[in-house]
Order: sequence, then C-alpha cells, then structure tokens
Amino acid sequence: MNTTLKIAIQKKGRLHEESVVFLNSLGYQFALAGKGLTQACTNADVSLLLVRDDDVPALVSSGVADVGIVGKNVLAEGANNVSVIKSLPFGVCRLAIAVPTGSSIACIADLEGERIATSYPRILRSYLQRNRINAALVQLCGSVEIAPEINLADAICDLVQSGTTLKAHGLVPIATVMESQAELIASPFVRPQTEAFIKQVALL
Ligand code: PRT
Ligand code: ZN
Repeated sequence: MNTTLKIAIQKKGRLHEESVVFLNSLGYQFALAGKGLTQACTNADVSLLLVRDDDVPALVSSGVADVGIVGKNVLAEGANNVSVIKSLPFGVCRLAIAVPTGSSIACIADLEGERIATSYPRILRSYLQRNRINAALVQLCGSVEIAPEINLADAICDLVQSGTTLKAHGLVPIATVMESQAELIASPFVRPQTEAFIKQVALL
C-alpha cells in the first residue's frame, strides 16, 4: 500500500508561497529546487504535486492527490466532489461586478439585458438567477477588465483584491458576488494518511 500523503498545490502564482508556508507550519519541509512537478518532503512521507490552481480540485476529487489547496472561487466554479477541511487566511479576494465609471448601470437590477464578461460563468449565472436578472455572459479566460473598453461587454465580473486593477481600467465595483480565500480540501477517497493529516490540521 502506498503510504505517501499527496498534496496538490499551485506550482507558481498567488497561492504558491503561502501554501508552502502553511505546510511548513505543520512541520513539513520541502527543498523546492528544480522544475519538477512533484517534490518529496524532506522530513515526512509526503509528496507535493505542483500544478495549475485550476487542476487542484479535479486531482483531489479523483484521489490522485489526497488533499489540496485552492481558491474558493476556483472550487465553486467547478463541479468537484471534495470536502473543505479548513479555510486558510490567505488568497483573500472577492468576485465583484464592476462597470465603467459613469455607466448608467448603478446596481444589479440595472444589469438586466446587459453583457457581462467573466471567467466565472457558473458562479455568475447562479448569482444572476438568484437575483432574477437576465444578462448575456461573455466568457473570457483572462484580461476580463479590458472587455468594456473594447465594447465586448457592459460590465465585468472578476476577482478584486486591492481594487488597483479596476481603477486602472476606469471601472468601479457595484456588487460582490462572492468572498474568497484559499481552502484546504480533501479527497472523498480518504486513506489513513489523509485521516492523520486532517486530525493534525484540526489541532491547529
Ligand atoms: O497559473 P495558474 O492557473 O496556477 O494561476 P492563475 O493565474 O489562474 O491564478 P493566480 O495565481 O493569479 O491566482 C490564484 C488564486 O489567488 C485565485 O484563484 C484567487 O483565489 C486568489 N487571488 C487573490 C487572486 C487575487 N487575489 C487577485 N487579485 N487571483 C487573482 N487576482 C487578480 C484579478 O483577477 C485581477 O486581475 O488580480 C487582479 C486584481 O487585483 P487588485 O489587487 O488590483 O484588485
Ligand atoms: Zn489558474
């Protein structure tokens, strides 16, 4: 039986460093040298899977990884069968709807019949349904903030942290769709090493 606990975290990006620091705080040390997609822990039977954040939920859901760290926003956008062990105090941001300064859209009711650009169609669709708004979603993989400028959309729905990016594109937030932060998730295929890890985290 394979006893190694496999932990999926972001390879590089906003969650990488703090994910490693969190695991260090549990006592796990990693050399993190080279470009490998897996990294053995130097002082425990643990292996890191270093992947795109978008792939963390599927890896954990399928049991390829026992646990993982991913933004609540990414988790909510997918349809994965994982359990959240703990919300972590980093990667804090919010998914917000924003419009160009001076737009006639001032509140969510004004979004009726308008075009909204986003990389989070599932979360946004559900939010609009709850608020009984019919709007056209324009799906983009990135650079969502540019959509109003190029007349691709009337509003955007994107992650906001400091608000600097919105400001730089002449956009103002009008509604918060969801609050987000990093979450520690576990696979439905719970192995003894997963159970031990979950117990360790519960003692924090
Ligand atoms: O390569 P990979 O696919 O792994 O990474 P990625 O580029 O998809 O994700 P990354 O590293 O940008 O973000 C990873 C996670 O960090 C996100 O899924 C969120 O959970 C969290 N997070 C926290 C953020 C932000 N804050 C954030 N500010 N993710 C993105 N942003 C972007 C936002 O999209 C916008 O472009 O930063 C800009 C806004 O920032 P402010 O400070 O100007 O408001
Ligand atoms: Zn990503």
